Formats: sequence, structure tokens, C-alpha cells
Amino acid sequence: MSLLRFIHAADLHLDSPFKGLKTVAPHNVANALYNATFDAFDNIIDLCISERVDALLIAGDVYDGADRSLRAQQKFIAGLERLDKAGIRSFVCHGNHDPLDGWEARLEYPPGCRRFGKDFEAEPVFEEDPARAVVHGISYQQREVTDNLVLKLGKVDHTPFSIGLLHANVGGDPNHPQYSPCTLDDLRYAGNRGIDYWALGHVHTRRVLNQHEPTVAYPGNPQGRHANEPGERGVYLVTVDHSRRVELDFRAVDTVRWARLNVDVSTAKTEQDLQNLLDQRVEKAWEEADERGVVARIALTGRAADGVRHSLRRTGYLEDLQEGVNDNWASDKPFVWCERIEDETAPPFDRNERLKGSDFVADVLRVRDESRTDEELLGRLRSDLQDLYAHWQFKKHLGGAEPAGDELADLLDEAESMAVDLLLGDDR
Ligand SMILES: [Mn+2]
Repeated sequence: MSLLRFIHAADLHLDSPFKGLKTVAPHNVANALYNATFDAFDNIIDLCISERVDALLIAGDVYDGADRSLRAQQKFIAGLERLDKAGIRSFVCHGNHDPLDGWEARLEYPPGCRRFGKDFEAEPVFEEDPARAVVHGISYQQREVTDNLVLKLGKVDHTPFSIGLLHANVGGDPNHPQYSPCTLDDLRYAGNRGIDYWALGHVHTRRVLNQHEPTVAYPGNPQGRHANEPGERGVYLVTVDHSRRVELDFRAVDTVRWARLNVDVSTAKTEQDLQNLLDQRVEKAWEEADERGVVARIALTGRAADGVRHSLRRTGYLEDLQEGVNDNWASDKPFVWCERIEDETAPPFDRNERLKGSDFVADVLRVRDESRTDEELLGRLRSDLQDLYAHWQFKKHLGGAEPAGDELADLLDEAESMAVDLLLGDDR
């Protein structure tokens, strides 16, 4: 049996508006988006109950705006009530999107829910055994908290397993506002090393900043809200054993997934080829989403054949391609809805023509050609590759022995093409 099991969630952003999309998406997609943040929250509650955890921790930004909608508040409380009836406690702090001074309807929270105020307070997880685990939480009084809230934490009793619940920007992540800024060391030494687990919120992409003593983690938001929040989204299921070892298990709970799909069209000789490649990629995304709806932004990449590239430039061509994808996939259940197709293809490249030149690109091509026969050059290359493949940091990613024969030739071709792409960029 474990000492403690809980779900660490953050940044629910209930009732996110999905700006602009609801009006252009087909009805079934708009509807899924409309419910997405709520459905993800329901999945969290279901997960808590099916995993029989002791508590749910929510590290701020429960709502999307300080003027939280009534619907969002009702749904939030309904979820917490379901937990309460299942005998699971909930602990909530508020962040910059849902500060304490924002409007709120006077609704009743279930008795098992503890919401934290503007100063750190400690609340035992188990009423009958208060020395087992304690949550220390703090909320934002107003939207812009520029003080380091961690410094407000007093000395923490180390007897119980102690969790800090906080919405904060650790280490100055430039993609998020610098609210309650602090360093990893602040967290490490907070309460004079009394905290065993920092349950953080604010950064929407999940990451573990410190594995143990203390564990410091952002679970990310449980539901992506736009193309810049792609991929699976969820919560951490946290198990603490009696020697206080922490185990994190990420669980996806999102109901609509954002995907950025790259389709390399360099092998497409005709428009039909391109369409086939597009369809294959969309099908793969559909499979990968594991029964969820997908909102896809597709980028066509690679060096397109002249004719294909020309077609892509025709007025309305990309929009028609997009509509074709949506005709096939958007009304499926689950759906893939393509929100946009972008042409990022590079102009075709005539290798023989380029070889005749005297510029650096021509040099790169010549070196590649020499590497087919020049034993001395190949020897140098092999010894460099050996160093790389034997390096302790790369070994685990590269696996196995260094490439030889055809494999090496493929690698060199790929290197040439990458080098050329980088040197030429997009000539447009
Ligand atoms: Mn947030």
C-alpha cells in the first residue's frame, strides 16, 4: 500500500473561448470544442475515482478569466461534488487567470474541498491521520502577482509528506507571464527543505523540473486550446510509497487534440500524389489520437516538383485541399478537422546544374560525391561517427553500431539535403 496517491492537475481554463474557431468549424467540431475543457475535467474526476486516489490537487487557473462564467463554476463544483461523494478530497489554489479578487457567484463547495487563500495555509490530506500528508497552498489575490510567493512559506514540519500547491513561473519561462517568479533553488530550500512535492501550475507544457527531494512538476493543461498547445495533454497520477519515493505517471485526459502535421511533398510528382500523401498523414494523426477528435494544422514541406509547386500557388488551391481533407474526415466520429494548410515547400533543386557552380553549395555537393569513392575522407567520417555513437549521451538515442554501407550512404544523402536546405533557405 502507498503512503499517498493523488492526481496533480493545473490550468484547467474551464470555458476557454477557442477564439474564432467555433464560428468556422463544422457543428460537430464546434460542439466538441465548446465542451472540451469541461470534458477533460470530467475525465480527471473519472480518473480520480477509478484510480481511487486520496486527493485531487489543482494548481491554479481553474477558470479562463477572472470573470469566470457561471457555467464554469457550476461544472467545476459538480465535479468536486462527485469526488466528495466518492470520499476523495480536493485542494485548489488560484492563479493569474482566476485570482481571488475576480467575480464569483456565491455557490457552495463540497465539504471535502479546500480552497487556499492569499497566504500559505496547511491542510492535512487525511483528517483522521494529520501527520501522514499535508498540503501547503496559496492563491493569487489579484491577477498580477510579481512577488515571489515561495518566500512567504514559513518553516515546514517534515514529519508528514508535504506538498506545496502553487501557481508560479519557475526559472523565468519566457512563454508565460513572469508571475510569482522563483527559482528551482527557492523551491528546493523552501520551508527549509520541508516540501517533498511541488505541485505547480502556470506553464502549459508538462515538465518535471526536479525528480526527487523535492519532486517539482508542471502537469501542463489537461486540454490544449490552440495550435501552439499540440499533442497529448493531461495530469500526473502521483504515487508516494512509505519511504517517500515519488512515482509520476502521466495520464492523457484531453478530448480534442491539436496536431501540427508536416507533410513532406518532395516525392509527389503529381497533384494526386500530393493528395495521397496528405490523406495518409491525416489517417495517421487520426490513429495516433486514440479515439479523440483532432484539430490539425498542416504544413506542406520539402522540395516540391515544379508542377506541384505551381499548383500550390494557384489562388484557392490550398483552401480546396483543406476542404477536401475536411470532406473526408471532419464529420467522422472521432473527427479530424483541418483548420489550415500552409505551403512551406521549397523550390525544386537541380543538383547537376548546381554542381557546375563555384559557390559553397557546389562545394558541399562535391564533398558528398567525393565521399562515395575517397577512402581517406570516408575513414575520417567513420572515426567521427564512431566517437559520436560511442558518446555516453548520444548512445541511448542512437542505439546500436554506427551506420555503414547503404545506411551510411542514406545518412550522407540526408545530410546533403539538410545542408542544402539550410544554405539555400526558401528562395521565395
Ligand atoms: Mn494557465
